[in-house]
Amino acid sequence: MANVVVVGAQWGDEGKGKIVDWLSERADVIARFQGGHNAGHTLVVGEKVYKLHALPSGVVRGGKLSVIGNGVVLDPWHLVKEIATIRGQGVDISPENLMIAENTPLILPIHGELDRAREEAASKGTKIGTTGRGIGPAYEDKVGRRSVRVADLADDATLEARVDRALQHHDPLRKGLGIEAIDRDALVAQLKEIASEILPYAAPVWKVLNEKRKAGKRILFEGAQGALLDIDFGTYPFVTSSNVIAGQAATGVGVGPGSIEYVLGIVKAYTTRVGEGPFPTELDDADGQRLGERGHEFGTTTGRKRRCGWFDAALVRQTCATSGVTGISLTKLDVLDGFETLKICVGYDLDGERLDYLPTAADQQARCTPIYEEMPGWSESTEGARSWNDLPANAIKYVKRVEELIECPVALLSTSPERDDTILVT
Ligand code: 2SA
Ligand code: MG
Repeated sequence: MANVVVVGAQWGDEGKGKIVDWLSERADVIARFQGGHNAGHTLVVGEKVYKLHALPSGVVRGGKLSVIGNGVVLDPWHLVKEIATIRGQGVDISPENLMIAENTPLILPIHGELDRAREEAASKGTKIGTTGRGIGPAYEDKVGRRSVRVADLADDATLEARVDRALQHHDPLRKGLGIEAIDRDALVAQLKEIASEILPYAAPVWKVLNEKRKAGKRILFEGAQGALLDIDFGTYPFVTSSNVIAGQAATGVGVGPGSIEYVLGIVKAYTTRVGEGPFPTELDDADGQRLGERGHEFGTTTGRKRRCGWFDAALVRQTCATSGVTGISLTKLDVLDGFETLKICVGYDLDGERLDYLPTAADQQARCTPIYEEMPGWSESTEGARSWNDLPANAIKYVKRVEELIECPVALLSTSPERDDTILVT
């Protein structure tokens, strides 16, 4: 198996966690390259359910190296708690199997506070519907060159200088939003305290990974969120603050673009989104309700109810292009079991003109209405199917049509959250 990047090809929650776990069996290193603990990856392994946010999904497998890359923003207090939780479930986590890039920017309490205060202050139409985890403000500080990074935890003088630099920016912002002033010394003390729990994992990840590459080890790059939440190519400004698309895998850990040999796009058989923003195929009716209930569509991180709608082939064709997807894994097909008729969006009508992609301009997006194609559903259950032959004819037709419309082959079909309920198509 080549080095694979796994990316969500919709708005996240496509079922990446399960597929990454499935693929990690054949990888040596599993690396997160963007996002933070806004992600929520659910893994079902036998009787056990693991809910991961900051940790790479590979940690639950023994004998693998899990990596948090520099493209991630890391909340050290959250990480320490998550490690304790997952350890409590019987998983071994130590610097032997977990590494954090030294150049990873930290999410501080001030970032979460700012994120939530802004969302609260926002009026309808400007609210993003963030996870409130401080992701946006932490990336702002990274680009603004005022982050505290993992390596800074190792030296008190540097740490204090970094904190002061960040606070210079944050103090007036907080004042403007009516958030109480930061206790600078308390923040420094908190950071000094957590440092000893984070530093053992700190490493020059770029160097380790390049050495692994030379030794012929296989890297699995684990994306979080989905391509439609990408800061450049998503439904801006209703996006997350990182590049989510596959190209980020290289810069997010420090390997060359040639290290990416296969891009696996994870695609749910229908569409969901959490948070605000455009969603052309959203259903406000009984069908949408049914998708949400059957698909258990609630956020893993915040518990928020996800918005649901029909499959949008135009959007997935677009994200397969921006991520250079080699093949897709189609997930949650069983949620469509029992629908008499299924609809697939094949393009949009914009002021009487047919478009085969979602335009960038917000006003045009708002005026786009989906053009649907209808397909007959199936009454049989596809849940847990482990071979192509177990699928009803209409389900196979649906999968084939999806493949044609998105112009990308289906490589895997996932038919339940269980690790083994996966059909390898190619
Ligand atoms: P943020 O917090 O700044 O990244 O939010 C910006 C937008 O990105 C969306 N976003 C997500 N969408 C789906 N799933 C995500 N992860 C969790 C999950 C979400 C949860 O897997 O269920 O538990 O609610 C995720 N993370 C960020 C977010 O909804 C905003 O639209
Ligand atoms: Mg998720």
